Amino acid sequence: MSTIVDLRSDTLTQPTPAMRKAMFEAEVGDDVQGEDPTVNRLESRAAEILGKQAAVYVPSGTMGNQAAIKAHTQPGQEIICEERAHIILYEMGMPAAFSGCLVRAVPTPEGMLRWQDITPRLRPASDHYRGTALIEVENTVNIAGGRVYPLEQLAEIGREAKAAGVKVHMDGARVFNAALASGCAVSDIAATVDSMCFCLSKGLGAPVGSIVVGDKDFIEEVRLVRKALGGGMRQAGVIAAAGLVALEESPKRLHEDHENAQYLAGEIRRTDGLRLDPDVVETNILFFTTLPGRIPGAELRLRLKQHGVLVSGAGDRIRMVTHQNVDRAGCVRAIEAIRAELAPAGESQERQAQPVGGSAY
Ligand code: TLP
Repeated sequence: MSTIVDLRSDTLTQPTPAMRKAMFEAEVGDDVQGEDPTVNRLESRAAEILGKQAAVYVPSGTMGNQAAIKAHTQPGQEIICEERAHIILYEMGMPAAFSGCLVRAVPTPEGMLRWQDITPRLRPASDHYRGTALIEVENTVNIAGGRVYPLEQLAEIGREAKAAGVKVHMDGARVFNAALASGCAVSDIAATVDSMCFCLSKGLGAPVGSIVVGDKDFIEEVRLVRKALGGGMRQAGVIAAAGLVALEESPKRLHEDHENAQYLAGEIRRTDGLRLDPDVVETNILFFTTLPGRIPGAELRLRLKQHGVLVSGAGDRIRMVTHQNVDRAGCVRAIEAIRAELAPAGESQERQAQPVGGSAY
């Protein structure tokens, strides 16, 4: 086990021995011609598990979300999402730059839209505007602390959106974590939306790749957008093989990550000078800040690095994400390092503050 405890993100997971073996042995072909048997198998298993007609393998969550947005919309149309959505904060402004859409970003207390947040912003096309084409929901909600949409809240959005003739796309980067926390199948969550992009390369531990699911015609359109973006990956079976192992095996162990996140949350709540924010931890992501007068969060991030504990964050907010390459002993080490740096008076807090770089997750 590495001496570094890397809690920056579950995007940092290393492929398991089973994934490496599958990659080594993968049968491959030209996926742009639809001839890679391993990619084909991954796509059909993903569609089956998610309960949708079809699936397409894409290089990243960002490409999956943005290709889906492009396929659902026309330039000038509007997209409604929560204001902390990954699609607007961390995807290079692509809803505007690539799809030419106007985003109506809605603030909510918990990072999750309710139908009543959406209705006042819905606009049918008129002589003055192109109207709402898409509602986007993120599940789990990364920047809100890995929060999970209640299934009924999603079902209401899905029902009402359908009646209004508006599509719903889910950024389900961590939908397997959401399903575990909700005690339902991923297909129950997928049933509430028209399309979803989920990631193999986060908590599921694959080295590369995400999947977009939806109905057949929509997925054919996403496939064309993927090609236009340079995402036709030829003998992609080499990486899809790891994705298949991730899809079949990794959901069984996600409870360990949630238990580790609960452990970290419990210890942070008990540590003088820290505040868990939000206080609710449902999956594998948690955020905390230091209280006024204590070591600033940005500096704490730098100091933890000297203990071999890596965390992410922005400004005073620190993020920790549990995953398959950090075990309970690693989480205990992280807490010990945090407490050592928060120790009152003297040693560590009087150390020279180091310059703090830009914010990054
Ligand atoms: N999130 C990364 C950073 O970009 C913030 C992380 O470390 O959490 N949707 C959600 C909800 C995500 O959290 C991410 C990645 C993506 C989409 C994008 O996935 P990739 O990195 O595969 O493009």
